[in-house]
Amino acid sequence: GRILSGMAVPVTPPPTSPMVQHHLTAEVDAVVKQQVAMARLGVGECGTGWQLFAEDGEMRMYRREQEVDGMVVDPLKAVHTVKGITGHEVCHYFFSPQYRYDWETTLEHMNVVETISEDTLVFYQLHKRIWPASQRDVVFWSHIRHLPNDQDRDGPHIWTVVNQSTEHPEYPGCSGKTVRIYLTVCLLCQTIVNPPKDGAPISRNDISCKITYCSVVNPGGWAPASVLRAVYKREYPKFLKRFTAYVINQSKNKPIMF
Ligand code: 16C
Repeated sequence: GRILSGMAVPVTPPPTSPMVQHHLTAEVDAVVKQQVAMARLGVGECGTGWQLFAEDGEMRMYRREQEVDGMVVDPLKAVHTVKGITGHEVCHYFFSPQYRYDWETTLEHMNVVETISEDTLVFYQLHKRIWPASQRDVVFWSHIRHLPNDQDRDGPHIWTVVNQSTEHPEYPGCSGKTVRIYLTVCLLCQTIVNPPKDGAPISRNDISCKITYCSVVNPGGWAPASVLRAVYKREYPKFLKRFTAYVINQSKNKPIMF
């Protein structure tokens, strides 16, 4: 209800994903469609199995305890509302490699393995080691997309970034002493605009962004369940607070990116 009451953004946003075909097109489209549908499902309804584990201001984080072959793969779903920024801005800073080291505190190294298209990149990331487990790395494609609002032409615009593990011949998972992790991450953002009544131009005081962040990380090999759960309970809230503060700070003296 609250989201649908948001007004149209007054500036025509960039077009939806350019129609460039590549070897990941079909997979990206399928995963994005599925992840966006999942992200849009609420956490509130009875019987969904989501347990609240962290709360701070508008931020709520839920998890479902789940194990596969004895490994903790607890799905995470977080919701947050942040004033003064748009969904396009949030997705831009999350997707773009040049900002990654600024906000991602678990990184030891990151590089772009392949530029598939303007909206699709393949990343390699080496993360900090968590004692007593082996160090982890990951190869994933990352895709940014503006979703048209087909139900309501004047409804809020939605931006998303989806990250999905993939394979790359230059980064085989079975070499060296690092363990490959597998992830699926979806960041979904809706911009809510409350236009000033006097017809004044829209300022950052009139906008907010509803963020949904969903993630499933398979640790890929042995890691003690208690350590893993303790780590994500600390790291996910830290990430979402730090990252959104970063976007606010980066955006504050720039024109609003609708
Ligand atoms: O979505 C996020 N970041 C994106 C861009 O980097 C991307 C990457 C996600 C990587 C998430 C897995 C990283 C786990 C590596 C180990 C963590 C080291 C902690 C260091 C403490 C000294 O999608 C934001 C990601 C926010 C990360 C929260 C941490 C989640 C931990 C999950 C457990 C991983 C299993 C580790 C097994 C030892």
